[in-house]
Amino acid sequence: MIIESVGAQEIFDSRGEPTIEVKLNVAGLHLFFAKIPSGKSRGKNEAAALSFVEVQKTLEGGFVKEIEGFEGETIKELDLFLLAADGTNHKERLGGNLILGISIAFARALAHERGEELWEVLHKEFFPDRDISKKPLIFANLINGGVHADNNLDIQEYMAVVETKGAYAESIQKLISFYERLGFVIGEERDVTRLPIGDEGGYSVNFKNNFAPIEMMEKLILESELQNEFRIALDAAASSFYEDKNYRFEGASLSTEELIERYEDYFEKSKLLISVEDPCDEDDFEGFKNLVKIAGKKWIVGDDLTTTDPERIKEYADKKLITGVIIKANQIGTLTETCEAIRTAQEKGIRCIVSHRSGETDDSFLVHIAKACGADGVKIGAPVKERISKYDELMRLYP
Ligand code: 2PG
Ligand code: MG
Repeated sequence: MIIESVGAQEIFDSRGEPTIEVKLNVAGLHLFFAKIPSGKSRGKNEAAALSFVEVQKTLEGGFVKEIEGFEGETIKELDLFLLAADGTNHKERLGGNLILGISIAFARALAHERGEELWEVLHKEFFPDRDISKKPLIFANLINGGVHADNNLDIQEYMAVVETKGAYAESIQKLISFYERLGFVIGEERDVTRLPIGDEGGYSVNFKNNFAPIEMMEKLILESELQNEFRIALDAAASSFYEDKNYRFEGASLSTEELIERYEDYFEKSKLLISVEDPCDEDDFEGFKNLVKIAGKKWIVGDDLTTTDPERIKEYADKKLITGVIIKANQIGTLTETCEAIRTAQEKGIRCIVSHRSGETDDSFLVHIAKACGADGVKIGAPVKERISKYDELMRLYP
């Protein structure tokens, strides 16, 4: 396959922030596209995301000429070319968003040429030996806090974790009903009919403390008799409330040990809470390690900590800082490195959750990555707006 040219256009994500759509012109075929999401709570080691104007400058300043005529039959060949052309540590020259867009659009062109789905191309190239029959758990963020919301919650995400035993259509329907019921209960408690929502479609209201949303979700799951299919997960995104080596939590300043005691308390009080993402700041390695020690079977998941970087995932899994990892392709910037990150996690025996960003588009490539590797979970937000495309794709890819 030969690349004829690359272009980009500015689009707006679900938060109304600008991001890019990349278009790739392949000789003898038509145009292929990829829309790149954007994150608000970013890990400091994430690949650079260039603005649309910077992307245009990069393309017109010579990169279109560089890539023109590139010939290859695998995603890896293209990604190695892009990595060499970029030549920086965090993809500052070409931008992780532009590189990833080219990588995905190229994979789509390969899929088209072969009459396959994107996930099949990824599976054959990166995960030929993986069993992909199991259905990933859905992580749906139903109550938003932290930097994703305008309320008093320090914890960023309160997720329902949905296990699908039959068809996705059925469990997604249950999730939608649960989301509506949760909204009703929150509204009734506050005597309002319209609830503000946060960046990922979850309700964004004040609670008496950071445990109250867990308590409310747990109660509702039990009342609805969904406890065999529904669990609860948190993304604390703790870097966002870490200040001078302490955690600003519910108006107080907590040491790492004190914050960990809170999580321990949550684990004791909530049977359905199964996972906490970024419980500590991305540099608070001791915090992660000590939490893993007391967490038992609960997953301690890295996101800002690991930034989809195979090296970091290997190191932190070896040091027992994490038992699960979030995979976001745009944190690292190529499909090859994303799949390497997943392979590393799978080899280390830790869970993989393929995730959206807070600023989403209607592109659902993440579901294809999840299917290709046999992921443990897909994290896709509340079943509203741009996130619906991911739910639709789940139903389509797992009939
Ligand atoms: C996260 C994500 C997605 P953002 O922290 O896990 O939920 O948020 O895209 O803002 O980093
Ligand atoms: Mg996170």
